[in-house]
Amino acid sequence: MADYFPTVPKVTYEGPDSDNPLAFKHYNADEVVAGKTMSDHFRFGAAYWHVMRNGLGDPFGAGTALMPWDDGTESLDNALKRVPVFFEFLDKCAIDYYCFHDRDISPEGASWAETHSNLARVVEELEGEQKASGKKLLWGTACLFAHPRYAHGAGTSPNADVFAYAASQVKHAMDATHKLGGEGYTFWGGREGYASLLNTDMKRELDHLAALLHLAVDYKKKIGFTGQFYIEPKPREPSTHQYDSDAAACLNFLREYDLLDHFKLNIETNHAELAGHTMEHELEVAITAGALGSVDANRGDKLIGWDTDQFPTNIYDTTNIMLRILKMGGFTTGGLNFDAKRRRESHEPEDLFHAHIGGMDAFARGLKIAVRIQEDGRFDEFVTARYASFDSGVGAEIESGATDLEKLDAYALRITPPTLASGRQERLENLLNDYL
Ligand code: XLS
Ligand code: NI
Ligand code: NI
Repeated sequence: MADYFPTVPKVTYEGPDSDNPLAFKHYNADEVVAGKTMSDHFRFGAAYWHVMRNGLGDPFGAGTALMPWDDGTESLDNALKRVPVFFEFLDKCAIDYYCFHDRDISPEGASWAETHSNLARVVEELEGEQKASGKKLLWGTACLFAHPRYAHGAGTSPNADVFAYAASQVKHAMDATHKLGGEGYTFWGGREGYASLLNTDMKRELDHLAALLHLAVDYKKKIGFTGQFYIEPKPREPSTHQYDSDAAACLNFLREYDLLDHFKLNIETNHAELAGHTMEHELEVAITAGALGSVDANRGDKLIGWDTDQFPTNIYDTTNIMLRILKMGGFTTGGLNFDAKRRRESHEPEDLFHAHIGGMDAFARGLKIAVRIQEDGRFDEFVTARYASFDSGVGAEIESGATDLEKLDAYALRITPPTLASGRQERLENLLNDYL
């Protein structure tokens, strides 16, 4: 068997005292935490686009990534050669799931028909590797943003033939995902937005985007694909404004177009930050609507205003994320997909492992801390007590709808003016630090 990563042995758990940089210090796949193995809690996924296709270029310079297995061409042959490399990576890094865009795994052909047949051919290869390894597809997606035809959008393009191309691409990407037993399918509207309102009919664009999603829902039923559909919010970059700008905007859009029953959200840390929110906020908004599906795990950089897609290493963040995942009762179809790339300076294949190991260990620590917080119940107790005035009397009447403005007016005239209890934010922040 070929060995594409000769400097990396199979990564195993060695515990917190190990000084082996290519071992897990905290992620122990089979260890049971709060009733479930760690691997079941996280359902870690690797992103084909970052692991296999990210050359690590930036707006000021060429790619630096060393990929000795890749001949640098956009040929089908080269695409097929990448597949076993990726599965060796998944195996050595103990990652059970993966995600892809159609164009990460297979190139455009000379004709549109050849583009589709390229995809089908690579999918056969992926299917073989999945069967041999037991690795699974977390979700697939169509890349509706990279090709110049999508410069004005895909579902929201002002050109109906471009819409038809996008629909065709979604159909084949869904077929591919279905064939590979994908547990989900994601829509990220990379160019579904606008650069200027001067040339944009927003209403028509939103109607068209909804039409594309409805067509996908219909097709899903037709082929019997039972995976979960996700929408992935992001406010901008590449567009000035993307319609799926944050969790609340996505939910509003889905509700308005009668799509809420068919979609959940795939929340990405760096996108939350670009939207001016914390990741906790975005997760909470999605959970409150019963619509948190999956997570793209990464982080941004406070000093850089774009989607830097760095690997998650901040325990404070992973704790906060795992608190919400636990609160929702864990993932069902979703998981933690590392939508993250190495820095341009980390160009050696081995760096792929350091990056993912760090992310997996950071989440393992976050999980253990979150479980302790949940089991102690001190935050829950505080929050429950904070809203206790709604458990009986006038509060219960407000919550059950058993009151009206006149009754509340009479009540307010009768009582002594309200006194407030402290929100104790600083005490609770200190308490959170006690667990870290
Ligand atoms: C880009 C997005 C993208 C989606 C999948 O910023 O995160 O990678 O996850 O299209
Ligand atoms: Ni993403
Ligand atoms: Ni992103």
